[in-house]
Amino acid sequence: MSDLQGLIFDVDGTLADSEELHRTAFNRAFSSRGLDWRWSVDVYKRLLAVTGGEERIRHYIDDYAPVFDRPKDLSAYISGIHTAKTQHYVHMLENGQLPLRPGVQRLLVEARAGRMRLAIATTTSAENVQALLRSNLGESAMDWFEVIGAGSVVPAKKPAPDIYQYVLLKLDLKSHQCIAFEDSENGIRSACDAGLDTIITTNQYTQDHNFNGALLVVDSMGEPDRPFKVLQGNAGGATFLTMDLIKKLHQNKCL
Ligand code: XBP
Ligand code: MG
Repeated sequence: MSDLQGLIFDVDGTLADSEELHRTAFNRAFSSRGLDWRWSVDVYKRLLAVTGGEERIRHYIDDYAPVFDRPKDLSAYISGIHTAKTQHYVHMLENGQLPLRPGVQRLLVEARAGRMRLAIATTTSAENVQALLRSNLGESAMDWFEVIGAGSVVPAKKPAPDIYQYVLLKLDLKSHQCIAFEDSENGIRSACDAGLDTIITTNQYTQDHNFNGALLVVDSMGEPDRPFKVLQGNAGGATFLTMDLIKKLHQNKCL
């Protein structure tokens, strides 16, 4: 009998295919600051190795060395750009520009009906999470997740395990009582280092990442009329992610 009690969801790339909207928001913030920085898809794919928007901007400045007159307080300058980026991102979310990925709402509803405890563990900000949930699931969805572990609530962002350890502590659950849902190599490293079994849904930015150790890797959570593609592991013939499949995967791992 599976002792699964909690599902912990990553946000960007997992609940929603959000990185293209993030990339657009970064570029709009650069432009509004009079900077000629433009993150293409290829550059952004490389920059995504660094989690956290502010950290990513700093990495870009350090490693891509755009020629510009560095202000005295570079951290404050970067923080100002990132605040503008978040405003652009939230504005686009509020305009309904980012749907949830296939199967996400269906699984959340099924998990709640089955009295599963839900939580979020993400590198992005709580503000972005709230805007995504509100715009897709309505105001009441804020209560669906007992814990929203987001951004700088922990000292070290993914791939460090801190954010998952924080969420487990807040849930007062052990890692073997939960499963993590992720989309990236940084994400699975963070979840696994916190002792969590992990199910991966890939996207355009992470399809070639290393997901060794994942319980299952699929290209989406799937829908009854939109089967997922199994990329790693065994879904036992299932064509979309259900609580039954998740419990079976968790139980088999615990054997
Ligand atoms: C993905 C991230 C975030 C987003 C940008 O987070 O690394 O940095 O790319 O959002 P997740 P911010 O853990 O949900 O996959 O600019 O708010 O950081
Ligand atoms: Mg992610």
